[in-house]
Amino acid sequence: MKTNTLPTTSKPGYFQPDTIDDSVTAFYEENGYLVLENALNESEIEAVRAETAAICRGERGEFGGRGQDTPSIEEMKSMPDDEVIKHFLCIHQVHKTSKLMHQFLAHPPLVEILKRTIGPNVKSMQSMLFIKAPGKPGQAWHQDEDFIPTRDRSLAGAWIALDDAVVENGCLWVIPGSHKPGILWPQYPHNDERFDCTGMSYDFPYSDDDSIPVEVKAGSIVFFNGYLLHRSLPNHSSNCFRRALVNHYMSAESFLPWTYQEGRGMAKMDHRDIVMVAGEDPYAWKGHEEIATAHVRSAGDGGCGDGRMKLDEFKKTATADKRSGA
Ligand SMILES: O=C(O)CCC(=O)C(=O)O
Ligand SMILES: [Fe+2]
Repeated sequence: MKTNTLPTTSKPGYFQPDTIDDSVTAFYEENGYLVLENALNESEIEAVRAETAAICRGERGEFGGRGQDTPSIEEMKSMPDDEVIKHFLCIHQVHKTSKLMHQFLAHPPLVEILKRTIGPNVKSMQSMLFIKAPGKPGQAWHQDEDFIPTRDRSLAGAWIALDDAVVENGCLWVIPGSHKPGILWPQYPHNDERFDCTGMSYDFPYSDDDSIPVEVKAGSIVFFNGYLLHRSLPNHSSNCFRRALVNHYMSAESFLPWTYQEGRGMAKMDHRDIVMVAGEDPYAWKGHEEIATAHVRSAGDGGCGDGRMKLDEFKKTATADKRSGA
């Protein structure tokens, strides 16, 4: 497949690795996102793309959620990489199955930005490998802290572009400054086919007109705050993937009450399947737990199941009254 070509930009919020200073932190605090261009070189981008194909082929071990329509590992042996990878929208927790993806959690230019935006002690709990072939859906408006709760609002995503990402192939869109109120807006089980099956945030005081596309060249990293409203639209291109490796981070000082732990009070819940990428872990004495495994995210090709509806229908339901969301 072809890749798009984009010039290096000098837009506000776009920084270069050799010009990082306090303005990076200031922009992030004000806007809730920033872009580090040229963070990965050509050979690093190529290595992560090749690893993507190896993971999909099952060469790094089996992973959960391969759909019925996915070719078998045997069938994939005779297929070119593009044919193989297009069957997967997104694979979660790839660092659990791939040494290279694990190494990229602590990619030095990336960690430099995390230390400036999160603090000196940083841990990671998640990696996601988006492939998003032409025709695949985007993800509706949401805030990542709705899915990964920190106790100090320190969650940040690092969205590493493996292809040039533009509006046509479904780049990230953000609502600048929407992280600032520190409010988690409700979500509902949308039936909008432009998006995958994850919930959609609603009733927030911004409109689509307040959003901007974050178009980036391959090798750039988009950093964004866990309270920032963001989404992506479908890949409408005819022949460009929109691959991105997205890792999530937070301050090591905060507990991570992510997975329910039987017999432990709410205040003590702390998901310990983490990777330290900077500084010290104040809770190292708790040790490490193996919890997450690599698995595929549903693209919703076969529908998203029961209970999906339009927002006005949802608002008439009892669930909406309680605003408990999806
Ligand atoms: O890239 C996308 O389509 C969505 C990414 C996203 O929401 C995330 O990485 O948190
Ligand atoms: Fe997200």
